Amino acid sequence: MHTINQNVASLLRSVSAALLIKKESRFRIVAYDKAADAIEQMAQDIKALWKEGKLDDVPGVGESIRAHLDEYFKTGKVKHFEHTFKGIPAATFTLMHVPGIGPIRAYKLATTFHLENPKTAVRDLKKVAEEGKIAELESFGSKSQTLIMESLDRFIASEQSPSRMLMPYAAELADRVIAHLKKHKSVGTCDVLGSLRRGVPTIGDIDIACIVPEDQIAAVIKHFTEFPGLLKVDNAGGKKASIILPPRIRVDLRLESDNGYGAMLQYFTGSKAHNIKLREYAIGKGYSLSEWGIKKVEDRGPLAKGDEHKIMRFNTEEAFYGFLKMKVPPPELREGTNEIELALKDNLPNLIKLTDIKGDLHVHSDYDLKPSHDRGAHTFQEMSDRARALKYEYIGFSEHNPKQSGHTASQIVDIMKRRQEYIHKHVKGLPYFIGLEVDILPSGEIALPEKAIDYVDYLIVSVHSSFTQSKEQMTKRVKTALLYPKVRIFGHPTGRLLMKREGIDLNWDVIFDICKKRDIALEVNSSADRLDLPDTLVREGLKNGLRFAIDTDSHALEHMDTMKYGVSVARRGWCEKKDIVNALPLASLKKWIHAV
Ligand code: DGT
Ligand code: CA
Ligand code: CA
Ligand code: ZN
Repeated sequence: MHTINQNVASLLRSVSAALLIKKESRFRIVAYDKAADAIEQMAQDIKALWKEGKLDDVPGVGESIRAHLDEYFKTGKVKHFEHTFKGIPAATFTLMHVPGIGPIRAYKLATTFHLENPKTAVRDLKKVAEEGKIAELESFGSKSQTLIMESLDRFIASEQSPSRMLMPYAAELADRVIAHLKKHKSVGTCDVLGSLRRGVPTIGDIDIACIVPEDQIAAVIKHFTEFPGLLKVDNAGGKKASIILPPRIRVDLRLESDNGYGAMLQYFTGSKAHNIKLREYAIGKGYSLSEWGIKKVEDRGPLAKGDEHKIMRFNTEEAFYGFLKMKVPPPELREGTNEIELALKDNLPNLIKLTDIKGDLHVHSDYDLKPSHDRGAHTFQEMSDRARALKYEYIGFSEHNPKQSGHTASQIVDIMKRRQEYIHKHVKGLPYFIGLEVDILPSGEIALPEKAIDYVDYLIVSVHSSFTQSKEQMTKRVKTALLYPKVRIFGHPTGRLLMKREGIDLNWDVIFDICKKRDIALEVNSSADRLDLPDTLVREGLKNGLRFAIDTDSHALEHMDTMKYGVSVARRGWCEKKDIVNALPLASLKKWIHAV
């Protein structure tokens, strides 16, 4: 996404809003919205296209808007737009972005309460709301005032905490930056640090470190600031630099020669909580820690010139932690719980690895069983072949259940029977299991006639609707579903969508209890925006003796490569190989599948 595209799109949306407020023709309003969408979603830079005289190529942008854009890029403003905005307080265009307000109400609020300053409009309106004045307005009322206040609070909070990105997205971007860095001949080892190295599901900024000889550091920093497409260089100097990539992603780079790399890696991997606890422990032993290394406490205080020799430097993290007489805690565990204690006792868990995974039990093929949700894009055989290429021992097919509306129970049974026959007849090469992902209906019943269960090896049950039931209702609902025959996996258990939808509220003790009794695996879903079960609940489940299935929930072949993200969630939840059902060899997995 390009910032310039974002700015132009936002300008066009303001025009559309102004037209709406002025009750202009519906047709024109829609034209501006459409153009804004098109420009926002374009891969190319709109201004660059204009420079090349190619604005005509942009679909969704009609002739008159094109002429306005031409004027905009030439002069920085558009006469027609300024005319359109006349009489509408600028604060309107800020307030309309608060969810639940919209252009018409924003205009009414801005004019009634004389809100002028677009920069302070949100806070100004909050004050008005707190004084109870919105409730008094015609067509608002007190309920509406409460909702607006909540929206304003959330809006203010989201502005204060700069937006985060999904971990897999950050990981791919970091790979690209590292590939660029490695084009420089003096760049040696590179590592990601910070939250990305720890596998946190959402990432604030990307941190990268490289080993570079002392006399090449300036040259490598310059090379870094030439990363194609960056928006700006934030600061560059000494041994570090930051760049901002579109849409607004910060990448911090730190360079260090061999000597000292280990200490730096340790410090900037974090987390802050881990580092604080580690420092406390070290102080007790008479040492102080820093990004440069370790020194004796009597030497504490700012280093005087010539004192540098007092710092002990470490090339590797093994040497750094080793000096403190402990094992290296895997980055995913460095959250300041009890990892330091266990590292000291050489009692850290041997965490699950991607190479331990022997199969994927949640993939959606393109087989048409008239499903309730999306079909996949590839055939059973294609997915099976991909699983083989990934060195798996087995695969589990799990399309969504056939839609209930429009089908009788016996039709559904028939569809399921034909699918089973089809798979047995056509899929070759790798052992498979026939599964199905079944909706848990609001009542707790599953969206599949009992007779149809005969035609599967196992069921994944998932909540896909009615997310707002009370905790009590939801717990009862899931509990009911987990008691059906052949249920082996509870799919994406919280239903959360990262940065979009909170997870459902469940009484986990009850759910863990049933899963334990029936040896049902909780899913760790690898989809970038799910990473569900969340790592903290994985660890809770583990303490309750549960096992997990790390699944990709693939709807296309390329999704099958995302297993690593689920593995990193399981690692953050302290899982070992024995805790993961799809790390079992075929014979043991078969036993588990057919256990109920
Ligand atoms: P993020 O970027 O919000 O997803 O989270 P992190 O953990 O990557 O945080 P970031 O980028 O601010 O800093 C990277 C690491 O550097 C952090 O995990 C710990 C270390 N660090 C940074 N600033 C401080 C600090 O002021 N004190 C301590 N103890 N450690 C810090
Ligand atoms: Ca970071
Ligand atoms: Ca950072
Ligand atoms: Zn699902």
